[in-house]
Amino acid sequence: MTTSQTSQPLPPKYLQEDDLSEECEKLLSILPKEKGWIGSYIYNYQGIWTSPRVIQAVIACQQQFQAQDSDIILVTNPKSGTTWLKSLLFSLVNRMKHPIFEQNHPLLVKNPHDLIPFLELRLYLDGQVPNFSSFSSPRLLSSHLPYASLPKSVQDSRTKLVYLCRNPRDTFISMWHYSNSLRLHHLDTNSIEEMLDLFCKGVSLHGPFWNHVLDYWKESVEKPHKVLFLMYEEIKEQPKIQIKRLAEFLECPFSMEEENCGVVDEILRMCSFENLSNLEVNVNGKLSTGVENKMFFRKGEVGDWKNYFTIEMSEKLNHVIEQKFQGSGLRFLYN
Ligand code: PAP
Repeated sequence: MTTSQTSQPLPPKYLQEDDLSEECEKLLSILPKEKGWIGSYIYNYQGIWTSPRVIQAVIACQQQFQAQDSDIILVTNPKSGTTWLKSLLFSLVNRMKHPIFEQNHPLLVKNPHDLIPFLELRLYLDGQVPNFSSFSSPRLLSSHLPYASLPKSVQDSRTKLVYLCRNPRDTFISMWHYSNSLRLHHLDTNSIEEMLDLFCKGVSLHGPFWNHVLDYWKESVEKPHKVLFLMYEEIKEQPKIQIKRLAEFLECPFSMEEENCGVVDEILRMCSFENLSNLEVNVNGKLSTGVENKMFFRKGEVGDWKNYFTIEMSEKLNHVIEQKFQGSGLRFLYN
């Protein structure tokens, strides 16, 4: 954890546009661009809308990352509950090494993003080969990349992918709040109507939202041993069932003894919004990318969109949702 020393914080590292490679600068000049959610612009690279520095990191990650069969990669659209699932995944997979009742459990002193780093937003952000020597096996990693943009070795290996999806209305509201809080001081706050227009057009952080979800949904149906598709709302509704599903998918199911000793309940309690959001590290800490940990904890509820959407906005988004997900078999819970 590092603490801010200045009153005027720098933008998060993944938004900084200095030090880009010549190759990346050249590429940017020909990529489609749109108004940015956080920075001035976002660019479309391989169908993903993101910031210049992340594009450079995506290229480095695609060229260099060598997946291992034992790797577990958590993938999400931004603001779908990544932080929550990182905490669940970490405590579940490491429960032998770090018993959940342990007084100095890593989750008590580190933000989940520090325990399961993003490939393109953290490890490859400097365009260098990261040092994986401190990772224990299985390596727990994460990404916001769409399926088609994952490094080839991830698709070709037995690496397991855990995908978390959240209903688009709450994802949008969460993204709108997050990006307004991070927007650089000289830029105005984005209006909700304007950002909904962009979201519907697919221009969202790591968007389009729709293709991201649909591609992983399809992969999870075709390759159920490789991709597990989870939903934020279902974890909220039936946390025990969903975490057991996750444990079984990862081939580390809970024993009867663990269940009887309350291990499952304790993992859920430890990773709850109430617990995590009140920890000192998450109230006052910062990630190495410069983002304050508290930015990842706002309300953590299902249905907050109702406090923001007008009827017109609802109808607009409904129309896109129907159009995009028709016939996919995918249904969202909104309440
Ligand atoms: P990221 O993709 O940038 O890492 P992510 O963690 O997906 O962000 O999104 C944060 C959302 O998850 C916030 O939602 P909100 O804006 O609607 O409130 C945040 O509150 C929510 N969240 C964080 N931790 C938890 C948790 N333990 N349980 C439930 N929701 C959580």
